[in-house]
Amino acid sequence: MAETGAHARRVFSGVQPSGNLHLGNYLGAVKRFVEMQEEDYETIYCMVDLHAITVWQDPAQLKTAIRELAAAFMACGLDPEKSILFNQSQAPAHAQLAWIFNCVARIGWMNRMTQFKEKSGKNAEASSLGLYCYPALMAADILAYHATHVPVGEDQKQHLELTRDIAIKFNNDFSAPGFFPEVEPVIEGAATRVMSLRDGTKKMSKSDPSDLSRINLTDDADAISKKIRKAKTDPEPLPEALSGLDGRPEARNLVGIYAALSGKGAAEVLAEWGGREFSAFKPALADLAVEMVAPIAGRMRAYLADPGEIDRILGAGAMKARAISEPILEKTYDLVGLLRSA
Ligand code: AQP
Repeated sequence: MAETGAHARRVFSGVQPSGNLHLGNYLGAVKRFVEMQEEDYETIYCMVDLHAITVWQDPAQLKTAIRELAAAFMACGLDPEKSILFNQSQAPAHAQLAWIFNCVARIGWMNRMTQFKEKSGKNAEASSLGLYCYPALMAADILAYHATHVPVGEDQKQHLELTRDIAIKFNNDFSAPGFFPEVEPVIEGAATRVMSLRDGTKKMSKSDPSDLSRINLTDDADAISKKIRKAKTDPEPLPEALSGLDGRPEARNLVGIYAALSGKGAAEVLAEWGGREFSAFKPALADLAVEMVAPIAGRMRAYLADPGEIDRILGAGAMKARAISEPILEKTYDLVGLLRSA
């Protein structure tokens, strides 16, 4: 592994630049990215623009969305001096390795992916082929760096299991034991699945048509407070124990968000709030959310005032990313038997 620059504790994760980065992305993924940057890991974080185009993106908007996501990453605390930050399309090994993995993965494996079913809806035949084989590109993103740890929200668990299956099959097919590592999903924190504020059974999502369903990282204090005030709840007071959240998805979600933002456990939140009405809990939650989220938007605006600097940071990050991923791709091509002339 040394010849391909493997790191004992290398983190890779990505976020799609598809607009509206929200509290779910923050609590489920980006907050953990920042923590891991400060721990004993080499950290690589990517704006996965090739994933974003699996559904239609307006080309001019996409460039803006990539810069906005870079600004959001940095506004949340990612530091280009400590982490490699870049957009996926600037490191060609992702797409090249994805092709190899398309040839390793089985159609039956892809057919089991629930995210494709959710995203393609009733009209799967009209979805892009890219959306269907999205998980092979995601496996390539991770394995092109021999990453060992992947912080993600709960919704990505199945894709990470597929990444492991692809690594195992490749290593077996090409007699290369241990070449691609079996990655560890890092699904941690009090809010690995933040739900919509309008429907506690649906995950908070960028593509939800209702803006009231999510707290965007660009929302100001008024918007955040309004969305929490209007969040769907049930008429009962908060329960005293966790078991009392069963069958109450909206209550569970708001308690989970409060716990994640305050750094407390959900049981602790209920010990404090059990028996009290949502009319008292919601303003406290709104204050907490404003305190944590509103400053991010201000910092984002400051980064976005200098788009040239963002492009420079992403270019420099891409150079570092290529330096790691290209030797791994070359070794992969060699294992597969693809001729490389000098
Ligand atoms: N609701 C969520 N709760 C916790 N974590 C979440 N993540 C996404 N939604 C939630 C995590 O955020 C990271 C980046 O996700 P992504 O933007 O690459 O893709 P996604 O999961 O498809 O996010 P969205 O918001 O649902 O986007 P759309 O609507 O465009 O599909 C991932 O680690 C994800 O787990």
